[in-house]
Amino acid sequence: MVKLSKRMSLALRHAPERFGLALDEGGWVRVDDLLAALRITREALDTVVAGNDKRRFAVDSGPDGTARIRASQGHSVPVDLGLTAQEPPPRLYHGTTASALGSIRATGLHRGRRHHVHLSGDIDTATRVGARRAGTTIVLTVDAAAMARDGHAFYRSANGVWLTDEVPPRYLAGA
Ligand code: HQG
Repeated sequence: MVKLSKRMSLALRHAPERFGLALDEGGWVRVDDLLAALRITREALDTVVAGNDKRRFAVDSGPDGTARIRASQGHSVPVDLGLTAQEPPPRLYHGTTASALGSIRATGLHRGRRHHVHLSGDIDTATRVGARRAGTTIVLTVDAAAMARDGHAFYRSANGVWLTDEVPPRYLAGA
């Protein structure tokens, strides 16, 4: 299932064209098109969507009534998820590695190839995000209250990840 989840992430976040798919502007594709492109059954897809530890994918019924699916966050291809800005909790967390600290201290958190910087609402989740990478895991605390006061917009994906455009170094602690 992890393997299929990764293929679905590739198709729905990073390289739909590699599967002969085109995402609409909101990032959706028809479920039937994804099943055909990945040569999988609806049961397999439903198992990944339901069983996915992070609820990475959302399925709903499109404007024409057919089932559609998209990744809830993490895209590198241009999509507009239609998220509305919302008030963040006072503190958010970012898990990373010790080797990135020098650069993060100097320039802040950048979104890289993704659309946003990804932040977690709790330390445990941030620790897991940081631990995906080799090396010592570091969890930085983001003063989201101060950022919001200073006009930075925050969004929350359907699966609870906090998103913002960048985090300048002055809002980071623990670095
Ligand atoms: C680092 C996964 C040097 C940043 C996770 C991170 C998350 C810098 C890496 C989601 C930097 C980017 C996102 C700077 C940022 N200098 N390094 N100035 N600014 N970085 O994967 O936050 O499984 O794009 O610390 O669980 O690790 O895909 O972001 O280490 O929710 O659903 O650059 O991806 O979710 O890496 O992870 P990523 P991330 P999924």
